[in-house]
Amino acid sequence: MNAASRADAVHFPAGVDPDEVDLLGEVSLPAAWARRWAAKPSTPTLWDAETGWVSRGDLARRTKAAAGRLFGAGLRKGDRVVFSAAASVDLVVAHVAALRLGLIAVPVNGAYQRAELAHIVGDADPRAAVVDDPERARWLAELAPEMTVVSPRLDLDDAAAPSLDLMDSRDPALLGYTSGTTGVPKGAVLTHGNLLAGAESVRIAWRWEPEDRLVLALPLFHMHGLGVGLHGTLLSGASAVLLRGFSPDAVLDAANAHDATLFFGVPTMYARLAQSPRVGELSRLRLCVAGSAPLSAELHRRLEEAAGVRALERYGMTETIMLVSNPHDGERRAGTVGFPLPGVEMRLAADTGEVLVRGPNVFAGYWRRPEATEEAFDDEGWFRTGDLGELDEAGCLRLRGRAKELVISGGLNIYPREVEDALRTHPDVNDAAVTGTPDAQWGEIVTAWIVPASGKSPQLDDMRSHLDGVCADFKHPRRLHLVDELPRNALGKVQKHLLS
Ligand code: MCA
Ligand code: AMP
Repeated sequence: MNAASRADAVHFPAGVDPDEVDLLGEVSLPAAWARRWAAKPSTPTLWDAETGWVSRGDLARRTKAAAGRLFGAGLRKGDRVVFSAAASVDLVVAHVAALRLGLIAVPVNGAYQRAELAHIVGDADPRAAVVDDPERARWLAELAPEMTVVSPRLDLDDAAAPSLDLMDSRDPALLGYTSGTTGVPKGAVLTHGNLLAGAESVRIAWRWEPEDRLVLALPLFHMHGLGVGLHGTLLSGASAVLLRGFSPDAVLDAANAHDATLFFGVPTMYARLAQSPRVGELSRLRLCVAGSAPLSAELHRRLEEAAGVRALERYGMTETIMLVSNPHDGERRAGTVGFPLPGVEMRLAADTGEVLVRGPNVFAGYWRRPEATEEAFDDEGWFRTGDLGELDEAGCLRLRGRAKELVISGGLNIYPREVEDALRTHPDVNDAAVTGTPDAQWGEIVTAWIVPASGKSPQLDDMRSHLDGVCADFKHPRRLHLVDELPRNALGKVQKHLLS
């Protein structure tokens, strides 16, 4: 292929021939990381408030010791380990140790309720769980009594580690739970090659250098914080400041105190930063990346006016890590997500405009669900993203909607079907539909449309308390409308576009 004609060519630095770049050259992230750590062991790499800075050498030693403990507890290549905890150096050490050993990490949202954990435990069949919340630790121990449940400190007996970092690119590394286009949450199987290609493509495209320092305020249980923020930092040989949660002050204080150069966030974070009187301090960063939900052109403009920041918007998915990005060098177009990242092939389905993708970053299939996997790919191996897009004459992608039913609130995905099923189990509810209502801060908020049982008029608080223990708080409706009936088409499907 003529390198200049590649749709991803825009992302390569001048002088680099895209055809010469092998995204899988380092085989796996653990193998690549081990090389970085050996090269300059005293370089600071991760910081959290409790631990302070740890160096590359510390990380090499601590992850080896942690891998020994996991091995000593009987965990072997291919075993699944749930990770559900706030961001910390301890959590990173445990996660990296699992990957070095060939275990399969299963990151799980720390807000999940017992029923949501029960589904994941039943599906992934994990042998261990690393959790920081005592209540969730208890639930997990009850759900699977034979499972080893430990805190991120891995309070297990010390044991010698076997040889580490020996995985093949095709070996599974991570199950990312997501509902994909339909139905119940499924584990997207990401291989070591997928994780490496996902991090390597953004390392190249965003010119991520060892001197860079990221303020990482995203949780480490979703692909944005984990597969991009953490994995990319370690692959670039760069450093990151880990925060346990987000607030504009915490981000700006960390950026100042640690001389940061990078920030990655969801649009809700940028909306809160734009409202802060300190927004101008963002200008000290060399790059601010936005994604997980649409960044409005208006917010893009406000950030530029207030802080001189031209946010770089990109588009990704759990199943594919990062797919498309605005260019580092060149125009960052507000309201667009840009061009396919290095190694990603993209096209739009002729009939629907659905975004279809292929590449070394695209997952291997859904865990133990061959039918769902088959449905997710077409005959030529293109993965159907469920997002609808349009390309301008230069090949720049604008997302214009979704074919899949999904509400994105604060960068977190909510599958209406799951909430509707839970609402329908309330005795005062005859029928329910859930939609996303546009919202300036959250992007979308969850709205419930309820057909009450005869003579009943359930209120929002009744519905929310009914969902306690069943769905994480962020999935609870923020608004409620009582209606006589739901608009349905001839096939009985609710016509959600008529609900507004
Ligand atoms: C918190 N709450 C939410 C959300 N987060 N409600 C709806 N949507 C949310 N995302 C609830 C809290 O439970 C609380 O409920 C109330 O809102 C106010 O909480 P607050 O303290 O304001 O929230 P916060 O703790 O500051 O969290 C907001 C946040 C957080 C920082 C934006 O949601 C967040 O970190 N989002 C990022 C998620 C993420 O990493 N997404 C990437 C997915 P109550 O008032 O009832 O107590 S990966 C992905 O999408 C792909 C790969 C990609 O492209 O990146
Ligand atoms: P997840 O299932 O959590 O991996 O979420 C992936 C979905 O988030 C994608 O399929 C898109 O619908 C959405 N998404 C991610 N980045 C963007 C973006 N920059 N603009 C619009 N939607 C996005």
